[in-house]
Amino acid sequence: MTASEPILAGFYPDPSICRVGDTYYLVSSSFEYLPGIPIHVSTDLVTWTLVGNALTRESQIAEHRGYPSAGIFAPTIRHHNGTFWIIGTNVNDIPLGRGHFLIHTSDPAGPWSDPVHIAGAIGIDPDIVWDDDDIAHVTWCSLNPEQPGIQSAPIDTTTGALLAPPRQLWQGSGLAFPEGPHLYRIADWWYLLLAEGGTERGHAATIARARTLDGPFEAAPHNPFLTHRSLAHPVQNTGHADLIELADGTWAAAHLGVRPRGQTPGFHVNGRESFLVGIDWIDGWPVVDETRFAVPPVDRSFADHFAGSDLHPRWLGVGRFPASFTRPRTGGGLLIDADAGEGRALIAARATDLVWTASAQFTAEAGTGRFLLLIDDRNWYGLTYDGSTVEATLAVGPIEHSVGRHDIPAGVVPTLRIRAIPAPVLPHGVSLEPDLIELAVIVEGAERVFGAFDGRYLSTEVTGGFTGRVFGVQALTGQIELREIHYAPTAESASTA
Ligand code: 6LW
Repeated sequence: MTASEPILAGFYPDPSICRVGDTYYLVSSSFEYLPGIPIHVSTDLVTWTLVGNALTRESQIAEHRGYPSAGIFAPTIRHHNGTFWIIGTNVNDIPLGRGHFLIHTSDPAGPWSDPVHIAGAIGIDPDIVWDDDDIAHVTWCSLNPEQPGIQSAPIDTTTGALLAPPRQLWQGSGLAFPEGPHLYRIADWWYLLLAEGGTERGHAATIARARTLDGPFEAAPHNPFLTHRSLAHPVQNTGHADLIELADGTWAAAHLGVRPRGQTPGFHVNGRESFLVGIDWIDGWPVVDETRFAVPPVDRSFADHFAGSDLHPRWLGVGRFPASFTRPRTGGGLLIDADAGEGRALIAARATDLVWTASAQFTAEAGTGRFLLLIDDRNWYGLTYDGSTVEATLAVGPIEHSVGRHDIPAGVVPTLRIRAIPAPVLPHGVSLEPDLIELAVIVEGAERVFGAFDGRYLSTEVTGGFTGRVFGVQALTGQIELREIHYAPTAESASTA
């Protein structure tokens, strides 16, 4: 058996993991969505709880706009001398010469500090590690043409200043795009783990080691030590890994992977997810054991009535914090204001299951709202309600097309429903689509289904990008009052064509 279940389902890529005692902490990339960098906590490595986000305030995001798949890339989390550190990149900072950001806290649930920027380190995927003299070293994938490749430099963590010129470390095993470095001090070695091959089907993790940071780095004889490239495995694109020593002295690695479905080339829809493998050290090298951890089924359903004053950390805005355009209503519900500031007034959560049902109820007496499933700003399927009519729309790239309308009687609040349902299986055993997306409205118990539409147009293989599907409610004009959003996985049963 190999692990086909993610430990974090939905768009949680580039996992980085650390441990304090018997508690584990995991961070993920969040791109254009804010709050940024979700923080998950676990005591068994296979079941995780979202406890907050690291980037929760304007002062932490010097420059952040909602460009698809820009924003926050590949953070690293580490615990050192009683303090948690996250180092990451906001790619919108790169043209401004700001470099990576470093934040810290004593409580991973937050709040996290304001950032220190490392202007001498321009690139992506930074890592931080402390040497035997307690000096912090930052290692990153450089985008500076004068300092190409995987670079590393000691830094002052209070100012972000480099303490020595960057030096090139190992540049990988020769596959495309050596990136995602993690540097570890283990026994008397420095190990450098890289992501290689690009984050698509050729993705892999490789490793090398050296006695000192000056090298020479010796590549592992069995590189790539983690990959599913060219294998008929339901989990593909595996790579971008981080090693972790468990409380009992054994080892594991978190890594990203995707679950493509449908006909060739296969379409993954929920983004790059986080997976876990066991690690054995053999002759001083990490060797993957895919069978070590059984990931139990997790119920990821929720019903949110927006009753408290704080939004659950699952809710995201696109390039802006939800608090800047939402207000809790006394007695429950959330006012979403399309006129509050610049940008989209959308709150959204990650789709996490392969087959699921989500529904929303909002009133639209002073505006127009939309319940939608999207993968980016140009690709979405949604239900728009203006107080009297619900219209179902598909947006695929430059084409936006209405697929039906339904009048809503006065005084009734419709339930808008989106389902990801299994694609039909053709007689030769193949499904063309990864799934179908069904759009429906329910009025006083009567259901009007507008249709079930090919899910591939909301997949990464079609739209490109680093994220996955999210669903949520947007105020398009004026103000709407969101009463509730429900989400639940549905029992998976494939239909036949
Ligand atoms: C990340 C890079 C990668 O910076 O994808 O899979 C990029 N690896 O290391 C964005 O997540």
